[in-house]
Amino acid sequence: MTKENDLLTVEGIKNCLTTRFIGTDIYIFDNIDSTNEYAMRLAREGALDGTVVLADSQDKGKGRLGRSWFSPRGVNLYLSVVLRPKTALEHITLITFASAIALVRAINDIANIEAHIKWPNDVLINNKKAAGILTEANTEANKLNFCVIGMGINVNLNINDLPLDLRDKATSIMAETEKAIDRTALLCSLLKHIEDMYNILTEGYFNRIIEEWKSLAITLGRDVMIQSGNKVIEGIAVDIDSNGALLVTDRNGIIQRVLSGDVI
Ligand code: BT5
Repeated sequence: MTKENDLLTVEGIKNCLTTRFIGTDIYIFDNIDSTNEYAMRLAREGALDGTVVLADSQDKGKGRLGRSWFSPRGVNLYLSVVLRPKTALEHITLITFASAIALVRAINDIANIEAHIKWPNDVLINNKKAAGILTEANTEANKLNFCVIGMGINVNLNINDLPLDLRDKATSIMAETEKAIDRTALLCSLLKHIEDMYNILTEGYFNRIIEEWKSLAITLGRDVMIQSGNKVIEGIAVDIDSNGALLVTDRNGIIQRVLSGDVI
């Protein structure tokens, strides 16, 4: 595949999309600050459930906690999906879990390679980060109005083009499979899996999400050190609870419940 025939176009995507509502509205930018920022704005203005925002490159791709997402042009996928699930706010972490599962399934379908999930939001191939997920929510009086699932996926990125500080911990699908991947096909598969997972979530089958997530996660059963706010928790990651919090047995044998943080 050449760069010229791997262009992202609304027409190309619609031709391969098999979803019912995700991707009914698709916005594609050659370059944008952040697809999440744009999707949050669209959602505030009433964008439909399932609206997709894509960009070929980002100037201010965001990670969590003010971190940045390296977003070079023409080789990767940077997308954000507006979702309006009628589900309780406490299930927000499950939305990220459902999206991570969708991404692992799509990578498996299209690139025929196994990917795994590192709590809470990294997708790894051969133990290196190939994708990250940033879920942002708009809430009101403890109610979820809408959320935006942002995904940055290193698809055909050459690892020599990564910034030096990421070279030993990041990878791309192409780097691991040694094959260029059709971004449109990967995107269509991903959106279909997101829709399937979203239906499972809104129908209330939380346990199915938790069980599949656990089968794909590399974090459970391991010694971990987790930075959560100002706290560092050390111990063994033993399980996740029904809302997606990580349960860590610390050095004193006490189970700590961690809702957000980074495994360091
Ligand atoms: C994430 O944050 O992993 C979520 C990244 C979400 C990016 C997407 S792109 C489309 C949408 N629009 C946005 O503006 N954002 C979303 P976090 O767990 O905080 O990880 C960020 C860290 O990952 C950085 O501090 C780097 O260490 C590393 N990193 C940055 N760019 C990377 C890349 N392209 N590949 C692998 N690792 C990267």
